[in-house]
Amino acid sequence: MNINLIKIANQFQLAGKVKSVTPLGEGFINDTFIIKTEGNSPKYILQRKNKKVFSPVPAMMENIQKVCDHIKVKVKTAGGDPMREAMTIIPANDGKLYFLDEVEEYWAVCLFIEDTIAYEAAETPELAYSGGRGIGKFQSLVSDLKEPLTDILPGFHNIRIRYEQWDAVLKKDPVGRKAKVADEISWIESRREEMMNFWQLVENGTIPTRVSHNDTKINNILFDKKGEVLCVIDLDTVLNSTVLNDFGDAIRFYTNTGKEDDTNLDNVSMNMEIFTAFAKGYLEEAGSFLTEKEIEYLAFSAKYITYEQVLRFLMDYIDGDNYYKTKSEDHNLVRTRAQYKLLTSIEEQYDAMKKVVKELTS
Ligand code: GN1
Ligand code: MG
Repeated sequence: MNINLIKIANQFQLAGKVKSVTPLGEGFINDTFIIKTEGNSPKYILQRKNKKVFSPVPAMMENIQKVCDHIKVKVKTAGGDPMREAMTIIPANDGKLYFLDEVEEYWAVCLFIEDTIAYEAAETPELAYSGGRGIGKFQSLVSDLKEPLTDILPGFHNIRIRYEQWDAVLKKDPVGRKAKVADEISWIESRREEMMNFWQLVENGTIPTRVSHNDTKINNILFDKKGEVLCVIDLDTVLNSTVLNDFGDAIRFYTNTGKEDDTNLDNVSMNMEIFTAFAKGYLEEAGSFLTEKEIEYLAFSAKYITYEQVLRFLMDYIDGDNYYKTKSEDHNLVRTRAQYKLLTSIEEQYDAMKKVVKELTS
């Protein structure tokens, strides 16, 4: 990347002189870097926000700020450390929450929280239990956020809108890949009614909407050294939707015995022990505010979000790989197949998952 990252970093109100800016992690959407400073000054996270996905970026940054401010007040009241238990957005030199560079790319900075661990997989039930508590607690912390959030991702986990996008991409077949994936397309079509039936419950208010995170992979949580959740990060996708999306997305990620893009499908399945541990932790924190209907659909949300992820990867493949970063020609198709394997494993264990939720809530 031919960008002067140090120059970009210097556009923000950092304490200390910038020493280095180097890439961090492997997000599919944004580009992320770590800023190191001289002496004992703090480190920071710098991100180039994907303006094709998040639109408009300034409204997204305001959403994030509202959520962080709200959490900080609550953490402080509870006697915690607001600089460690919530994200801190660092404004640009002009006071804005972002910096717009000369090629119209948006950059944002937050404080790096020291002495934390970000896991790439839920290796143990204990970790899954902590993660579940972390997501439940996050939802509970933002449950009384009164300030409205701008919907910068219309239709993000909304399957009705996803089907509109899907139908349009299939009709266009812009790169001629459709014929090759007839089987995969049938995976999506055969479940359309089931998914729409669920979504209608959200649309008609049977399932309420609340502030939710919407990207609850395990690496979006910082753990402390004791394995407790310290802070939920990556707030780009905070919006008003059903909190079931957070549960479902976490189950999709935590319980997968393989990788999201595993080429060996035998590796991929839903781990029931991890499911049980996550659900237990989650319900300990969220059980008090969830309605009966939300609890009834908790296990279903894992099917819903995993299905949606199959659709999103396949749609991007047919569309010519415009959304997700890919590492090979067939990467989105590999991801589609691996997530579908996970979906079938969830479907096979669905009754058992419902039973677990029932036992945990009775
Ligand atoms: C994207 O960028 P990352 O890895 O945090 C995506 C999620 C998907 C995920 C698939 C804004 O998240 O919705 O579930 O990839 N984020 C957006 O791993 O589309
Ligand atoms: Mg992320």
